[in-house]
Amino acid sequence: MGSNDVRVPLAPAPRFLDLRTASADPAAELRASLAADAPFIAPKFFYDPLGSRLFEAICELPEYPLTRAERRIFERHGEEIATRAGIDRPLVDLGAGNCEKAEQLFRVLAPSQYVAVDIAADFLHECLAALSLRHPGLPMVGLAQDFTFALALPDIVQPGPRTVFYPGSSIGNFAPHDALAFLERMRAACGPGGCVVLGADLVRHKHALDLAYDDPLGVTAAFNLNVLRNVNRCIDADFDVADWRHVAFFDPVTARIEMHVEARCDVAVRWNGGGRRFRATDRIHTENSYKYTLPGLGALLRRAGFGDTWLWTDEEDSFAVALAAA
Ligand code: AVJ
Repeated sequence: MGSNDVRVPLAPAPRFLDLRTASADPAAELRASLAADAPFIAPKFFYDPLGSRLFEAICELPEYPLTRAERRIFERHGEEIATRAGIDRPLVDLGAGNCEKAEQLFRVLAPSQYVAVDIAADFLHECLAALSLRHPGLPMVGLAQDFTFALALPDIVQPGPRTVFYPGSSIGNFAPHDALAFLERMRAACGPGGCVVLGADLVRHKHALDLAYDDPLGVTAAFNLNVLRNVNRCIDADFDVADWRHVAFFDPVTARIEMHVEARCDVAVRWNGGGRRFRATDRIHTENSYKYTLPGLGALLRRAGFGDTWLWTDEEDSFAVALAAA
């Protein structure tokens, strides 16, 4: 400690609200989806602490260009995005994860409040604490919430107009009809004069898309199979990861990536309150990741009731950022 140490103003600690108990019961949801005729696990169950970190690793893979493409769009068009969105507004970040994407826009958007919403409570808590040290002047709120069923913003969130941010092509996890319903809820959360800023991955060649979700290092395989460990914890199940393999492919007919875990052999799995047998090659569907076209994205936003819409893409036209007025 010398005489030149600088006094950093103390950042007000981010407020943190856990709203998870108010929504549906994840254990009951898992038991039902695993017992269904076509068993599935909702993608939100990927994001335990290891899953959140494996997703960060996916974003570093050369085969997975989404995150970098979106970052380039924000770099090139950030000023224009801020002009259209308006500055000095609450920024509501849905599925905030490590909060990196929103942080990139703080400089241009100059938000009046940052509201980070995510299902991964512990990971969000950690990231938000670090973020608030880097941005001591910006009031922050963390909301641990499963917003796939309802998007209820508590009173602590400053009133509209708000900028609702849904980056990273997370919208791709919704089937088209559900995406529409979700966008309508996002529009309501904006308030009059607010807007959404939405990232969407675009349809590309099947080969490139297959590789983005089945990378040779096996990072995506680890991310996918790790869901079974989270299920084990949530419902006291006894899935053995070694009995399952990662399956991922682009289906051009539905314009979506499908991810599954596939049984390598006949297995019997038990969990708290149930269990089931799986035959070798039986699959559990773990994720859909829909890809959009520019006209398709525009039409979806119009149908959800949005007004003026602007679209930006990267140089390769692999990714789009849309800004739509509520
Ligand atoms: C976080 C839903 C946007 O669909 O690309 C990445 C998740 N799954 N690799 C995506 C994911 C496999 C990702 N989203």
